[in-house]
Amino acid sequence: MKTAISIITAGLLIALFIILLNDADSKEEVGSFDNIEINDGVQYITILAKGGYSPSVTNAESGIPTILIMKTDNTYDCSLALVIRSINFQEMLEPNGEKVIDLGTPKPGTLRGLCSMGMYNFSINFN
Ligand SMILES: [Cu+2]
Repeated sequence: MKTAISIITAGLLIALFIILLNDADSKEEVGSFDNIEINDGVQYITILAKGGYSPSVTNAESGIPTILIMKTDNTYDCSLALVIRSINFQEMLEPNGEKVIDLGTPKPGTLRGLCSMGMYNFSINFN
């Protein structure tokens, strides 16, 4: 009886493991989009500024109201000095927090952000 229970338990654990693995896989497939969230018709793009910008390339949708969220997490390097020329944005980010930047409704094209010294950059492709 004990053996049967162990076998069933082992089987369940293996099944659970496989489910978890598949779940992780499906998340990886949308990897390039996992910094994008669409909520109530608004597209939120999150970029982490810390020793550069990540992800460095984001593929997003054009023609939908878009908010860029620049996240910092104990950031004390020059990625705080953010410049986005196409929208005349030039500001020092707080070392910890989220700076919300309204991008309006982007047209197809690429938005580039860079640190004021041009050392670090990121781009968002609006498709
Ligand atoms: Cu820099």
